[in-house]
Amino acid sequence: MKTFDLSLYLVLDPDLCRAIGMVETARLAVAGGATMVQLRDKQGGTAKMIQTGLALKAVLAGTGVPLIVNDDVDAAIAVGAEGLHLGQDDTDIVQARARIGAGMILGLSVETGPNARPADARLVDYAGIGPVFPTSTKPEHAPAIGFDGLAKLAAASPVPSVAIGGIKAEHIASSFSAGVQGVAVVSAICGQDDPKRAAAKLMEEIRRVRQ
Ligand code: TZP
Ligand code: MG
Repeated sequence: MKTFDLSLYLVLDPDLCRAIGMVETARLAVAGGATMVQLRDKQGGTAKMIQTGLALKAVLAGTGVPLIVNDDVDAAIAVGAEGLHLGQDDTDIVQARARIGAGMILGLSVETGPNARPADARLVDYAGIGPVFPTSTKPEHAPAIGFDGLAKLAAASPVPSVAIGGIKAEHIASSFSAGVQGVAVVSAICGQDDPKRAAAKLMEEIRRVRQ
């Protein structure tokens, strides 16, 4: 059974995690309550992804928090990650699913735009919807969709979804009202002095709005 909890989805970024590194950031964030961890490194290459991915696997062992590898199918398989996340311009979803097998979690970034591929529920397990706000974390991101766009795409999604893009604690209530099952953040955890406390604060707000 693929079980995962999208509530607080940490996406790691090597630049924003520079101070203490991605592995230590993930360890602290999970101690604070993060429920998913994605390794996203656009510069590293597959060998580096595998190296960091294995270290992340070790840190997450026994926590129940799945490790998701962004974009790199080979690295996801080599690391034995619980999941793979693909953007709109990455490997074809059908091919990716065929390579990773039925048991691995597969996530897809869903944006607006003429070429946007929807998340086919036969292949994809969850959707990352955004960017809700413009963000400097992802240069050249698709146009920001706001909470109205988020609500439209979440309602249209046949799979559970997370909001991504500029999400801070004060956006959690509106995100959940828009119909997502969780929030995905980079700078709200990676860029913080105390990632454990940052994650705990975000989780506290998630629990509050769910009551
Ligand atoms: N995909 C859409 S926006 C984004 C990604 C990876 C970056 C989100 O980063 P932040 O710092 O939470 O705005
Ligand atoms: Mg990608």
